[in-house]
Amino acid sequence: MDRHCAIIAVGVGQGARDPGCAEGPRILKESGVFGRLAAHTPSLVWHDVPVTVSLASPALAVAQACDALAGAVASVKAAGRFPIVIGGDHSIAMGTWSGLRRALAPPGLFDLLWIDAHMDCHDPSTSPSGALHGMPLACLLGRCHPQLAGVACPAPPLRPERVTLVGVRSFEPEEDSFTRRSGLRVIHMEEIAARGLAALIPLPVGAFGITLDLDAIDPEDAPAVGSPVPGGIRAAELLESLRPLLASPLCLALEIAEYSPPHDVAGKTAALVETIMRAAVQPGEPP
Ligand SMILES: [Mn+2]
Repeated sequence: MDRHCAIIAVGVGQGARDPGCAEGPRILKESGVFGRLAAHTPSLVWHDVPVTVSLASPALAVAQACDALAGAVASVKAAGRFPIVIGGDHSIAMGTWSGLRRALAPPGLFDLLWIDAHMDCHDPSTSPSGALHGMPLACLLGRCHPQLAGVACPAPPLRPERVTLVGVRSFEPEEDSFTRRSGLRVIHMEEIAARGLAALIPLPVGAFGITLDLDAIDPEDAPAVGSPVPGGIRAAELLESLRPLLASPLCLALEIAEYSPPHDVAGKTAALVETIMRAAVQPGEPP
């Protein structure tokens, strides 16, 4: 089965301390990934979202890119295509999932699988680094950075009971209490190690989206990230769980964030990203 997909590339790097993610889409494009995927799926299109850099206000630059990204996701979805968003640091999630929400008929509800080593549930008052890529989930849930509010946030916000964080192993106490208070489901790495990923994320029964922060994956398998944390999900185990999810007609969109090419080792992260994209573009095909 082939899907009508649109790759939406958004090279935002100002949401992170490590700016390498800004290069992600360009390096992927230059590697020929689009041609290889389109050779089997000629309907595939590639759309670049404009990203500006602002030294005066990184938050404004991120907000503008997220706003443009939300528009791109909404129009791709309205045209009947499956959005595959390629980042960019994970601050782009504010744009992607706001845009999907906009594209759906009210109430626009969907489950969101947030695969990440981190919780991304900071706000400016709790974040040690101030980096926006540590805040997108809090923002989507309605606790938004003041400079982003109204630009990149969905209204109404996403519902915490519809979000599942997967692969978590690095977080601050404020994020832990926020997720506990909000009722967000958090699947920590210890649980995955004990029970296996497949047992923990059953196929959803309603519409859902997937956002993959590549730092959820073990740095052995995906070294090209700005914020690596040892002891992550092995790539093979993740792919085994992702393939049926991506093949489901209930899956509405895929986002892949935090690919930072300067940190790659022998192109292994780029190859993994391509494999995951292929699983979305050509679901059900043998790997
Ligand atoms: Mn993240």
